[in-house]
Amino acid sequence: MQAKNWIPEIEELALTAGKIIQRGFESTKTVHEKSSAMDIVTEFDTEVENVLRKEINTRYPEHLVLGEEEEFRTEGAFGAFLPRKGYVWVIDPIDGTLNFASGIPLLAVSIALFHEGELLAGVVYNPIIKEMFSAQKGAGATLNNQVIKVKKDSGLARAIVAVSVARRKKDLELSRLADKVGGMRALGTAAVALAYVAAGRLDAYWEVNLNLWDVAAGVLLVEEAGGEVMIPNQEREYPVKIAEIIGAGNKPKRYYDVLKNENNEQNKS
Ligand code: LIP
Repeated sequence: MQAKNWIPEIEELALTAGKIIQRGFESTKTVHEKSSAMDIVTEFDTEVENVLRKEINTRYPEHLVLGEEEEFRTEGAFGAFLPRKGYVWVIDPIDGTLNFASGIPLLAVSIALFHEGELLAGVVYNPIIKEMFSAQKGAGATLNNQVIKVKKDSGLARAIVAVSVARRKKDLELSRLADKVGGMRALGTAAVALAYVAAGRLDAYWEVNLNLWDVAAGVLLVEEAGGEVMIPNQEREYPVKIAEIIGAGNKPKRYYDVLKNENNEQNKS
């Protein structure tokens, strides 16, 4: 029996979310702080998550849903790891909320579906610039229905790497990377950064202190577009907290070694 193609359904959910995000992008928003002044939520994040949860719960009452805002509200009630049984949806209603609240059109709704602990399908959709990145395990990745592939490797010295430059990030590692790669960009959204690696716009992406909903769909996009993702120290289960992640078109370990100052001789190209 052929495996179900989940993409049309997830894209439809993303389009529904996209309409709310677009309306919110053009309106005045109420911003609430979560863990810090730069970790925020708006009424539109909550509305998108509620609508997606309702849709998924109605269609698949037996599936679990892990979403950013509900996790915050329930103080991490989902637990530390994704269960390896059944279907689990992992949702970031607006990845790049700070961009969204500032009127910067770099943001996305990110929807991933896991089955028995493995990524099965994922969609990252930016409704402002209308880019829909989609992937299903074993079926490749697309941008607006066109097949995408990671960039051909032209060496570290020419690589463009997305990073985060928020205060809580690791400055020493950032400067080691800056010393070796061609250029760095801070997009403010993990989901879009991984989608851009998948589409060959970026060579790599590195960030620390994230959550699974920020990166889940993006991980599958990179893998299905021919790239690789490293979540250092990850065991068999996907953790809800992602301490560090490196996605690259080619050999993410090279970037990891530069960050940690390992195998320095090999990292010269
Ligand atoms: C954001 C990430 C971003 C990171 C922020 C935040 P949110 O997600 O995608 O890359 O630097 O700290 O976690 O909160 O906008 O969904």
